[in-house]
Amino acid sequence: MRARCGDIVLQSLVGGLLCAGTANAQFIESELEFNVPIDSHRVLRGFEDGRGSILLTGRSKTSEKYIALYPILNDSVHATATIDMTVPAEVLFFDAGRVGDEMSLLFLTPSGISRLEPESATLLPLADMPSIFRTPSNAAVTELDFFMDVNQDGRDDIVLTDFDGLRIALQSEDGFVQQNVLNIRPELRFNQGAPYYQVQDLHYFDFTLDGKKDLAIIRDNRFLVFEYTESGFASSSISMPIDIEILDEANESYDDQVVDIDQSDFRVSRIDKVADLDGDELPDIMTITTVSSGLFNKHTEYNVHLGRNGSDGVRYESIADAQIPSDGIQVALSILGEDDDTGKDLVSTSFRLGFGELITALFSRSIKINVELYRIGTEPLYPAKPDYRAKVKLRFSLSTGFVNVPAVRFGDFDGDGNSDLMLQQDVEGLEIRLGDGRDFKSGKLKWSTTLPRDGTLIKVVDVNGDERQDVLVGYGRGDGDEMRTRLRILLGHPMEVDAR
Ligand SMILES: [Ca+2]
Ligand SMILES: [Ca+2]
Ligand SMILES: [Ca+2]
Ligand SMILES: [Ca+2]
Repeated sequence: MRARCGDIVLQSLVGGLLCAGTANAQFIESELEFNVPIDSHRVLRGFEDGRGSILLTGRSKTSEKYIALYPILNDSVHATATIDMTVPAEVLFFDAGRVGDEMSLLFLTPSGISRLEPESATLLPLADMPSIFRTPSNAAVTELDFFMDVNQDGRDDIVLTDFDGLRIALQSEDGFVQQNVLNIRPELRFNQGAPYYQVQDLHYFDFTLDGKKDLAIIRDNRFLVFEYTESGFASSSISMPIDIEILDEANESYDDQVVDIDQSDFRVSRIDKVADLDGDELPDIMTITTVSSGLFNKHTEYNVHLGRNGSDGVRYESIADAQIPSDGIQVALSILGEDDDTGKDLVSTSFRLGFGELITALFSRSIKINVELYRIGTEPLYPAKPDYRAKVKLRFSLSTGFVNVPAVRFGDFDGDGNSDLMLQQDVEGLEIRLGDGRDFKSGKLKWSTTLPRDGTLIKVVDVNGDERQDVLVGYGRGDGDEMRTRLRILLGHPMEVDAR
């Protein structure tokens, strides 16, 4: 255990009581306390002479917006912020990336992008570019992915959706060069009568098979591909049909059909994700299909269609290359290690929705969630049965309406090269199952700490860059006001399962 040294606050805590058949996990735990309730947090790698920082954003009771940066040390986070400032109400979103040679924190305002100048703690205009975010608001400053290298030249570029279309400014040696506005507009949708704009999902892959990544959106079962050329993305798109049996209409009618209370037999599919699963850099498509034969007789399945080399670009077989089934309703199919170049394991989370399950849920105020891990292979691409199963409980309160969603995360927390499974146990602690190749070691590790009711506030990320995944724990409204100013940091550490 480490002790307090200088002004570095380290609250190394030993988790929980030793239970039979379990041992204590090892994390180095510390806590940051912000002066206002925290709205979002992010690890910024490469800041502070390469060591990195944790960014916190928050708002006071009078809606003043605050940001703070806390430097990351090897085995702790400095409890004193290097930057702690208010930002103007115009600031709506943040992102981070490289401007020139320097890692920078960027903010989106109604007029464009500003950059934080750390020495003077001021915001300097970087690029004038309008987006669909035209007015300042009291809303939280949260993360938006608007700064990324879209043309693979090693320089981060600006991508913003505006009402006229998609605006891209490519970073060059001399600054940002705005490109022709691409005809990718946000869609006007309605949520309970209130209009809002839905930004299109953008897919960056080499659709035309010339070795350069293009930009595509999906519309009416087609990829509309804006090819990358010498002078940037082409202004007009190439239409590439996706020969998979999915709804002909736009994707949103899927939800209407699934939710529709007319419970006649149906089978309806939509595209859920586009990602490279097998590591060949071609975009693969995951569809979700709902099969219904009555109100309490529904199940879903995901199907994987691998992208293949075709004569006119990427093509797909109508028969799926793999299926991730369930005997219930799948709430998510997560892709593990999405940023890696290798093949991706998949995690399906689902619950059963039968009449019996519904009655049990109402009495016990809880629903069992099945977590199923499918390891990628070659033949078959994914096994017919999951490689590993675990169960967690989602609890809800009919009186307060709070739903406790447990966090389920995979990551290599002890740094032995095997990915481990972390399951949230209510608000009291974490359970870790250490990975062992494609399997998991028997026995569970426990770590007691105060967790949020909403497990989505628990993030797994390598905070200190030691190749061990760490855990960032935020708190929400359901956790009480005094918790909302805190961010808990659990740094991963070598661990052993008790051999008993
Ligand atoms: Ca670039
Ligand atoms: Ca692929
Ligand atoms: Ca591990
Ligand atoms: Ca780490």
